[in-house]
Amino acid sequence: MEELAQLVKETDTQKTIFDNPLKPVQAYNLAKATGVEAIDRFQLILEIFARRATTKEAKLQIQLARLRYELTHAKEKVRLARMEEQPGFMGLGAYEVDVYYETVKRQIQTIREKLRKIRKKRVLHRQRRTELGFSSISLAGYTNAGKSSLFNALTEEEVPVDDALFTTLSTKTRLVEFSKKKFLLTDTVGFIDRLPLTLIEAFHSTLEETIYSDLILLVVDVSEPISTIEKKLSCCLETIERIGASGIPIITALNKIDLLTEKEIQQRLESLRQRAPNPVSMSALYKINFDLVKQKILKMLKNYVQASFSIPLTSESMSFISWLFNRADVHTTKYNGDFAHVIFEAIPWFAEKVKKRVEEEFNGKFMKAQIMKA
Ligand SMILES: Nc1nc2c(ncn2[C@@H]2O[C@H](COP(=O)(O)OP(=O)(O)OP(=O)(O)O)[C@@H](O)[C@H]2O)c(=O)[nH]1
Ligand SMILES: [Mg+2]
Repeated sequence: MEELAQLVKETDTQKTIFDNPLKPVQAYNLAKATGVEAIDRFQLILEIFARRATTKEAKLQIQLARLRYELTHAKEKVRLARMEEQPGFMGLGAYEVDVYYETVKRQIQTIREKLRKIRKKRVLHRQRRTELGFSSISLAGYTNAGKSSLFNALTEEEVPVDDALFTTLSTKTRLVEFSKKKFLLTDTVGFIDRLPLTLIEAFHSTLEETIYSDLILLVVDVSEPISTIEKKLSCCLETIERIGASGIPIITALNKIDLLTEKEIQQRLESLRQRAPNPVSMSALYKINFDLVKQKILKMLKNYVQASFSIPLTSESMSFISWLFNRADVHTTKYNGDFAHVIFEAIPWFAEKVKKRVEEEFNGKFMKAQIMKA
């Protein structure tokens, strides 16, 4: 403690951060001895999350995690706050413990209610997405691996990219097209090792998106030391399993190879081959090996079928065709005489759905051409 106090003084430190959890009394004693606030890993993660949160949901999730943390530490904190004012322990003295407890509990209730409403909307969005004829791909990976960069490169759209942790705190989905196929691509929040339990719960709803995809594009920063890569990769694979997404095929995008020599790239590929499912080395920033990544995606998602149908031209069939345009990849529509002839591509069960409508509602003729090969 004395050594630490000395170090704080010498280096003009503003705050000490501990890797292990701190009890309020420990934080209190440390603050007293050093004269600066002492926080633990959990509080640090919360602070970063709080600074990075851009959406209403992310902000509420962080507030909730913070309040839960407060609640578990409340009693002791109030007692300590009464004793003496210390950095990080101010502003509690006026409250009685019970009053404080009740206030926090009420706040938690309010936030939960708000989050519940947002989640409902999200489930609705997701349902709408699964009613489409496109395959969906989720980006996943450790924080700062380059998921949003890859998302941007694939969608060529601007989502804030930052060399800081946790840039993405809420999910984003876009329709992307390559090799004449359309996919739904979702950017997600980054995984992190030893994420405190309350945070896992808070972010579960965000990670949940991953469960509903047909393919996971797992992004790994391979420019880091091999031991770090391995540690983060295991953390990612464990998280994928924990959220119940382990049955989904994975492509591992070994990102940032622009920072490595050819020899280093080969070495890393060799040592990761056993553990990383379907690895491809690439760079999101410089679009290196992009065609390879796209080819791999096409190969894994080859379950598209091409189909065609003819239906009589009526106002109902016209609105049916425009309905299809919004939900699947329509290649051609031809009109001759009183008939519309349509060729489209979609995932099998969606094509089945179209078949049913064509035959039952329009008395039309439906033909399935073939399973598309990549
Ligand atoms: N050199 C290099 N840097 C990259 C590459 N891809 C991404 N980066 C950088 O890595 C940093 C993190 O990229 P992001 O795309 O924000 O990472 P993320 O995985 O979305 O991070 P979180 O959303 O915080 O989980 C940024 O500074 C990017 O510019 C790459 O191929 N090469
Ligand atoms: Mg991101």
